[in-house]
Amino acid sequence: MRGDVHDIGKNLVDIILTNNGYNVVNLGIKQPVSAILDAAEEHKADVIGMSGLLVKSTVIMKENLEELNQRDLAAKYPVILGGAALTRAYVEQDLHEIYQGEVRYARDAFEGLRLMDALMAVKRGIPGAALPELKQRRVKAAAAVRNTEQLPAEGPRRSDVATDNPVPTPPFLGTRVVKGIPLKEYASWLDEGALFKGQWGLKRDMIDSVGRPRLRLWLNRLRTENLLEAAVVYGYFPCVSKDDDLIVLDEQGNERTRFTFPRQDRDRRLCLADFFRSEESGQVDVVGLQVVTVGSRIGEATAGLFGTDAYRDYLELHGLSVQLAEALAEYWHARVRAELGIGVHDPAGLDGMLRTQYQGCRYSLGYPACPDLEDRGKIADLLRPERIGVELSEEFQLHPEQSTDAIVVHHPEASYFNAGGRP
Ligand code: B12
Repeated sequence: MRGDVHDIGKNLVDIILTNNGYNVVNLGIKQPVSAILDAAEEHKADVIGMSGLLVKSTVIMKENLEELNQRDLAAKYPVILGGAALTRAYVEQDLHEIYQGEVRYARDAFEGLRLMDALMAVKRGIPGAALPELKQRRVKAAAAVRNTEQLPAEGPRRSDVATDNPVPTPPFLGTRVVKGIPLKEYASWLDEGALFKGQWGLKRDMIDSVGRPRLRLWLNRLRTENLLEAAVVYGYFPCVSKDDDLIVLDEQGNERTRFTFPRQDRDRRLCLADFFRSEESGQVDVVGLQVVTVGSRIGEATAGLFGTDAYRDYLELHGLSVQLAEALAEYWHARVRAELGIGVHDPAGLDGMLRTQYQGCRYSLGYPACPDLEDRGKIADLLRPERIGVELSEEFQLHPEQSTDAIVVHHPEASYFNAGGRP
């Protein structure tokens, strides 16, 4: 299977299929198609599965299917695809049109299991066995065209985001490294809903009886076994905007680097650049950047658990570790707001914080307002996260995986928005 750094979903599929009697050859992350095909031949695979949570992975999956066609292997290998970056229509319509064999989408591991059962039944010639019907896109192409026609062809270029908000004064310009942040400082920022429901898959009635005691146990273990090495590199940079670009300046006012963000072609025509003073205004604004990590020791611990088939522990610890990376990012964002003097608008409780009811916004690259993962290279150049043991890979993924980067915007109107088209 091919995954990206988000490989928990793929591992979960491995666990569920294995527990149901299938022999899974889990190749780990970032496998080239040749390695997938070699393993499929060697192990006489019945089906190939691929997993991708990054948008880029969807393109690679398409290329992989084309490669299978070219090698005349499509009839031999049915393919099951899954992961957050995919949609059912993309797989069962667009990719199905390309692939000369069977290709299906699995929303979760259990749908993967049902598909495996169906594929094997068909292969074994069991009477009445069939694959589920392919799902077609609900919105017809014609309707989609009508929708775009309703958009103003020539709208105003910039959004109506205010340009007279005060520009905060940062405590310093440039970067700072902070290491050894104690767990108690950021554990209180943990999004328990995302952990219990999203990562641990617990139903509401299991949260108090199972979730909280297990969480206490793991937090204790993380502390006593010293598994976390939370560190941050962050900084404040002078900047201006020009059209859709955010231009980061050096202290002399010369351009250091430039981000180009997509602009909505509907609604308010928002673009991330609009939250910063324009070059023409003659004023200089400030942008925050941060990279946070909970370190690499935790990854070794989770890999150890997976390797020894301690699946429940693996899922729990991995899920907790990724949510702690998020918690650390939230915590540091609050710190940045305090340093910029805009933290006075912070809501009192964590609930309000997680609903982003504070001033400003933390945009991680790869999310809809700033989808271009290659821009992570610019953040890495400015912050040099290798100083906290974080490296950016050629695929623009941070290693260790429990790391995340962000552009921190102080503008009162800044919030999450979608500037891209849908796949
Ligand atoms: C938790 C999370 C994180 C965590 C943990 C990451 C990790 N190591 O796992 C943290 C905070 C570290 C993180 C970081 C980032 N993330 Co993130 N993250 C998520 C989130 C919210 C959930 C992922 C998850 O754990 N899901 C739970 C697992 C169990 O589900 P799953 O992987 O989807 O798998 C299930 C199904 O999809 C299916 N399935 C999956 N594969 C397969 C394969 C087969 C064969 C079958 C049958 C089924 C199947 O079955 C699985 C089990 O049921 C997703 C959004 C989402 N809705 O998925 C974004 C998401 C994946 N992240 C995203 C991004 C952009 C990032 C960052 C690049 C952000 C940044 N700039 O820092 C970084 C990259 C990390 C790095 N090291 O470089 C984007 C990717 C989109 C894109 N542009 O490519 C997403 C989609 C969010 C979004 N809506 O935009 N992330």
